[in-house]
Amino acid sequence: MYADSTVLKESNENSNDTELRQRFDEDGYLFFRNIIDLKKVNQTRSDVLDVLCRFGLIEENENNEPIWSGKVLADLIDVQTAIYALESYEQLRQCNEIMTIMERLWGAPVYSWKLVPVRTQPPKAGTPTPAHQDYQLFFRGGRFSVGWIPLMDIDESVGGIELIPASHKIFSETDYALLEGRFLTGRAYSQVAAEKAVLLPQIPPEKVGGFVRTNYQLGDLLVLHDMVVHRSLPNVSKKFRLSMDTRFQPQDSHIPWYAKMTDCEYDGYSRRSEDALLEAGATQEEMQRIFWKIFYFEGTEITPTRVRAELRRYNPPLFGAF
Ligand SMILES: O=C(O)CCC(=O)C(=O)O
Repeated sequence: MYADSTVLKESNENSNDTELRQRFDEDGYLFFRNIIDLKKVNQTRSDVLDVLCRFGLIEENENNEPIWSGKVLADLIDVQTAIYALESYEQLRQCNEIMTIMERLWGAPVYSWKLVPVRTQPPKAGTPTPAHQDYQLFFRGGRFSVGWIPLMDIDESVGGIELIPASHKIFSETDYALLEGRFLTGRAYSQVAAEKAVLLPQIPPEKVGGFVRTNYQLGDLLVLHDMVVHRSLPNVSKKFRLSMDTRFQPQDSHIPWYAKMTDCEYDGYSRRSEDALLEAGATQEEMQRIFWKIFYFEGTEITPTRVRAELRRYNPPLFGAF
């Protein structure tokens, strides 16, 4: 039925919940063309454009396209703060079109995570997201599904997401390489990413193949299994790439603490944590162990005092005089 195996299959015609779930179980994704009310996506798109324009990142133009002005900001925190304060974004991430699909999939009322990256990816700058599975990032939380939403038409030149169908059944921890910088966090993480193109726990490129994608349009929704392997293409156009990754899980499952904060709040948390880890003099490896431990299991503030206490636990003082 689907002649081209490099293109995402559309799921709009799966009217029955059983069929929908079967397809999701088989392929690890569902793709819906033009399912979100265009007024809602257009409102968010236009509000995000206003923010980028206000910060001088895009040029004002008649067609309201996100053409990059060439300006580079060292820190995007203020831009992100303005975006996460948008009412249209807040409404879109939990709009009824998406919630209905997710509830059909899970067969239960769902919780929409506040932790939603709204991606504003400038042309040519930055490494595209390497191949990964989302459960790796949030592996202490419950199982969840992702709703990837284009906030503009995204063709191959703008980049966008691509995935390996059915990879959620095949890939596991053993497929990841222990690369230098694998566990880096916060600013150290971005620095290594910029220098060595390491952003996330990585599946080596030779292990992955058979990616599929499509030309995404406003109103589309791509639903991902949290274990499906995906990545993004480089943005080689003149435009910013605008998209968002929403996440959902059944309301009666364990909702991890970090699902309840915005991406910006998470950024602030990881910056403060990194400062504390550096101040306490932890090595890169100790930083990673302590960060993951506190972040995933406890989720409370990481202070220099806490880091020192953890370090003493890892490196107990020796007995006697030496
Ligand atoms: O949009 C992207 O660059 C990648 C999206 C992604 O990795 C995700 O949704 O988890």
